[in-house]
Amino acid sequence: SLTLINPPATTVKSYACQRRTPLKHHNTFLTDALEILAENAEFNENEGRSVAFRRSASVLKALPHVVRGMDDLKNLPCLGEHSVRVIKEILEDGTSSEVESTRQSEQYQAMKALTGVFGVGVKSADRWFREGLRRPLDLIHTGQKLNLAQQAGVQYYNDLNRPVTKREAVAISHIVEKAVNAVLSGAIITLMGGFRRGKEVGHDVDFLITHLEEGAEEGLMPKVLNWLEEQGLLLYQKTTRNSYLESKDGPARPPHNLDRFERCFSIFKLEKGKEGSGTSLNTSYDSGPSWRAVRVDLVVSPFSQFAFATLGWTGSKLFERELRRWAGQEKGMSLSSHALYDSKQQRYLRANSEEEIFAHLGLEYIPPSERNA
Ligand code: TTP
Ligand code: MN
Ligand code: MN
Ligand code: MN
Repeated sequence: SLTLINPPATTVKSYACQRRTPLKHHNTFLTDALEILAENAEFNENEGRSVAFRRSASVLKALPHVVRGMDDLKNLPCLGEHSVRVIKEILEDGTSSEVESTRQSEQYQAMKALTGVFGVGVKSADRWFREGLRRPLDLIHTGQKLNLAQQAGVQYYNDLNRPVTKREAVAISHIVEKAVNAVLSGAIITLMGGFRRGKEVGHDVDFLITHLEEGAEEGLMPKVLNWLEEQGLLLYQKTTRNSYLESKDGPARPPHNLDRFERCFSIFKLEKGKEGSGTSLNTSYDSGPSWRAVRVDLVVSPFSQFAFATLGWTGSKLFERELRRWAGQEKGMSLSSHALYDSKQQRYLRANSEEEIFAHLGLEYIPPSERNA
């Protein structure tokens, strides 16, 4: 006789770039917990463990329903033994002891606070933690030697840790457009990162700048920065020039997710009440300074690489990582923010749009709003 087996209620593909992951989902009570453990693994420089927790969390973000019991986890990919243990504890007890003790731990809290300073990475934060430092102000009190980025990071700590709103991002867009148009006509400026994925707040504002005429974009960044500087709109900037052409190890194989575009990590001085509200009512009760500091990333790409740069700078970080893993492991290809190389055909695959890149990779197109893996 026939045995009828119920098909799984939901099938979830195993690479995040094969799935649709909306911004708002049903399982934040689980994903927040798993992401604390991922973050803590990063603080301990355990990348493998961190990615495992991030992949588990990401699978739960793609589910169209709330996880209520262990049965709901059947047939789901990427859920390792450790993640399953954490999820089980939360489903049964409401919290996970491991997550709660991590959250409360002196190391986690200090690392979170110290890496929360712009310019401070895990390595410096860890060294300072071992020396007994716990808070950003300890860097000042103990007279630590700070580089320019870290000095700006401490100086603007409060502003930079306050979320950037969509409205502020739009105001910054207008400033960037004005700056770019002042030094080069016909340039195309696109909002990237979290805001392109539909987020309502971000930790910074990301822009990609290009020009239809290949080569017209060369030398643009210093001019834009000069203009912004003259207007008194820059509090900090560090530019890295384009190193794509002179790189020896080939364009499609940059180290990790770093690309080689001409780019600038900066801090803008944004006047309050200029967030495009159309009224000035929002300033009436504000007694603080008349401006705030906002982190802004600027990237310039030649038009021939624009589709790859767009895909690479839209994120999320896990989505990007998964795209590269899919390309390498499933397709024998190498994807970067500059190009896509097909190892079998031994040639670069051209693309004029993100849709074409997904097609080259044999993936269904996922729009930015569903790349919130
Ligand atoms: P982020 O600005 O770090 O992240 P985000 O915009 O997704 O989220 P948030 O709201 O916190 O700002 O990075 C945006 C994208 O830029 C991300 O997909 C990865 C990409 N990126 C690079 O390609 N190279 C880099 O060196 C960096 C820092 C980011
Ligand atoms: Mn484990
Ligand atoms: Mn961003
Ligand atoms: Mn950024």
